[in-house]
Amino acid sequence: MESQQILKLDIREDGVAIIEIHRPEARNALNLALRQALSETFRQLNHDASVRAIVLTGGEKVFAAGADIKDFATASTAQMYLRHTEQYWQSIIDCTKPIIAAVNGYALGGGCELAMHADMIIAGRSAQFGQPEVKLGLMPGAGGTQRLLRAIGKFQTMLLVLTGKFIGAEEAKQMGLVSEVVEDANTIEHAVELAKTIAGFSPIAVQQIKEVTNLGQDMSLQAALSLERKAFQILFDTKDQKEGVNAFFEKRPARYQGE
Ligand code: DAK
Repeated sequence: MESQQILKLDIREDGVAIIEIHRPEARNALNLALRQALSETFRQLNHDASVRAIVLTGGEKVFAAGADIKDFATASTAQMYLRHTEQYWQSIIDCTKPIIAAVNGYALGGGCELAMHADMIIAGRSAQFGQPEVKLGLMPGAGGTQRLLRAIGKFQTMLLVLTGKFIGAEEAKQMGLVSEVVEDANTIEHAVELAKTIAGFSPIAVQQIKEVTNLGQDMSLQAALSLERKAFQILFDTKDQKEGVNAFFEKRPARYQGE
């Protein structure tokens, strides 16, 4: 792995990129430098055609314990506004490649919000999710109320954001916040395996699936179904679609070129 100070990046030959948050002394708290590094890394990976799927992890022990609380100690409203940290999250939102969060340990506050920017969340049994901002006289500010609402519904969201309570991996899965629960030792490996599978598919089909699924959440059903249909039709103009169908009939693995 190429080691940067607070973020490690590994771009593998199989099309999988692994981003690892590395601030163990602060439970991977997301200070401004880390958020900026995450933003730049996602932008870089989005433009790198060799990257087909991204795994985002905090390593074996902790995903991220939220924003760095030190950044809040004396900040005024104007200073918080002028930081415009929403720009840092935007490059993750704009990433067209599938993102799989591999979560061990705490994913709290901004850490839980970061995990929810992913398209799938693989949780180790030790994972703990929560939005404890209310305990600091704050509230979630990077999508916590809204992404939870869409993932787990109003009543479970209110329970988490109004009490700050932590929930374990199994409970989070039952609520719909987690895709799969695995043993801690397997979290990253399993996420990478999933990413590798996805990286083997047509990147155009994969990216269309991601885009339509995400956009559809906030559209009327009729409009979303129409968007889905158009995206489906567009795929018929790709070489990858012909390759996929031909490979099926020729009983061989498809070789997708992203064209
Ligand atoms: N920030 C800074 N330092 C943190 C931290 C955090 N979020 N979490 C842990 N640390 C530091 C601790 O201060 C401690 O440092 P030292 O005392 O060793 O110097 C070290 O990490 C180890 O922490 P603990 O000793 O507490 O470790 P434990 O294993 O006992 O407990 C814990 C781990 C994660 C349960 C506990 O540290 C904890 O409750 N941490 C705070 C969790 C939290 O409240 N998170 C929410 C933060 S608010 C925004 C968008 C998003 C946000 C804000 C704005 N905009 C768009 C503007 C997000 C806000 C948040 O996330």
